[in-house]
Amino acid sequence: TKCAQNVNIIEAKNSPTIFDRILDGSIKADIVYEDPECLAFRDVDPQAPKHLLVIPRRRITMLEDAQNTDQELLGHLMLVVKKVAEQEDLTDGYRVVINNGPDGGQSVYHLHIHLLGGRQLNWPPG
Ligand code: DGP
Repeated sequence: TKCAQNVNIIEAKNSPTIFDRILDGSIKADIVYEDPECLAFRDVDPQAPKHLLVIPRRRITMLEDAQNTDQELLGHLMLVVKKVAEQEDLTDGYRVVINNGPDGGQSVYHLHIHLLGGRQLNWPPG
């Protein structure tokens, strides 16, 4: 039910995520880029030949929780996506995705930008 779903989201937002453990180094990730604000690493369950995630070090649970004060950070993340795409030689194009909430298919409640490429991607997505 919607009510149970809302309870699950509150729970998810209040619990640490697997990305905290990648950020603190307690679980390994294939990190391709890092700077003081963010980290980029390969998705463990790639949906394309190249599938990377860009995350802020400071946790924003999901896009809908982003604030006006996050504007600079959000812009920075987008430019890092572009930089990583260049680094990964995605010269024929790529796709950038943010899954937000249950209908968006969000499973990790630490904002992340998906960067997918290396094959022709279909539209609309599933
Ligand atoms: P989303 O469904 O948008 O919340 O995407 C979460 C992504 O995170 C999903 O594509 C799989 C990825 N992921 C989950 N756990 C791990 C992990 O431990 N390591 C890495 N590298 N990726 C993970």
